[in-house]
Amino acid sequence: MLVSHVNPDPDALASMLGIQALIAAKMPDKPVQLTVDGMIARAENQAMADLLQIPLTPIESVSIDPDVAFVMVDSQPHTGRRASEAATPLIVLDHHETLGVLEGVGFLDIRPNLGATSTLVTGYLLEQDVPVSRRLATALLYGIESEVSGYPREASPADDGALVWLFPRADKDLLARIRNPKLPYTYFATFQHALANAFLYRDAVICWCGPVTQPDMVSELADFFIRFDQVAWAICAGSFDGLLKISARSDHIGGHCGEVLRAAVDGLGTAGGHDKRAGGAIKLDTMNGQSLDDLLHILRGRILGQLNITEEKGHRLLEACPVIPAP
Ligand SMILES: [Mn+2]
Repeated sequence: MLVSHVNPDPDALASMLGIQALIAAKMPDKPVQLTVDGMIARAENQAMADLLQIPLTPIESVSIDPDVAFVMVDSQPHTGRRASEAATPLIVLDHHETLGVLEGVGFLDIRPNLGATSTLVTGYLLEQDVPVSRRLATALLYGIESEVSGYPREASPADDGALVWLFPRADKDLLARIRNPKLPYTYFATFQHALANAFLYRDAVICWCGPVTQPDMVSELADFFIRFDQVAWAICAGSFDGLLKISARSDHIGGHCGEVLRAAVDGLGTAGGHDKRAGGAIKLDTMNGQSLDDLLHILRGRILGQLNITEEKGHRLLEACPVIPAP
């Protein structure tokens, strides 16, 4: 049984496909099931799952059998990134710095220096001489690319080595379709809501995205705002399915986004991530009678404190209908 984090990203999907190929080559009689926890959220991820025909079983429909080995990729147990922690995985393969509860895990390969778990899995396939199909090469390439495409790149020479090896083996037309999927109406509506509710504090954008229709929207908006040339920080929050999802970005290595977000949600929820990117979540039903406004106020105060920003009030990033200044 292959499992990953909630709302799996391309790195998680590709890592599962890679381990499936490894098991098929080395233990052909073992049945392998790929699972999805939550949903395939981002349009690109949905395109990847559709176009590469990744067979995913919803995790909630899987019963936990002690005779079935769980292999966890791109995540670790008890890091708040899974709907249920009922099964202890036999194997954990990951590249995140956020250490989970690893007691009882039989085999660990956790390499925080890698940009993607897909790089680690590509290494296994090469070492074990496992044939890599065009479909699998396409998945692994996109899994790595989607993790290391930001600037500055959080990629190691091993990630680049894997990309170079995978590129001639991948289907470039499929890749282009995965990178450029059609977007739903809600994507634009959420952007409008977020733009109207974004505030600038010194060099940080803090944005309330409102309720979102898919949970990755919050990180997509953080990726969008961090491109603003006047900011070094972008923090977005939005609600989805009883959770307040929070996403932080900084534009430099050494930004300690993970630490900033962990401090912000301390005692309220969970968070984890890297220097430049981090994500977190707070369960909205455990707010002890606090309103959403109160919660957002607490978070804003803590984040500004973490960033040593003393400004009490931010400026709304945009007027309702801004006048675009002449160049
Ligand atoms: Mn990953």
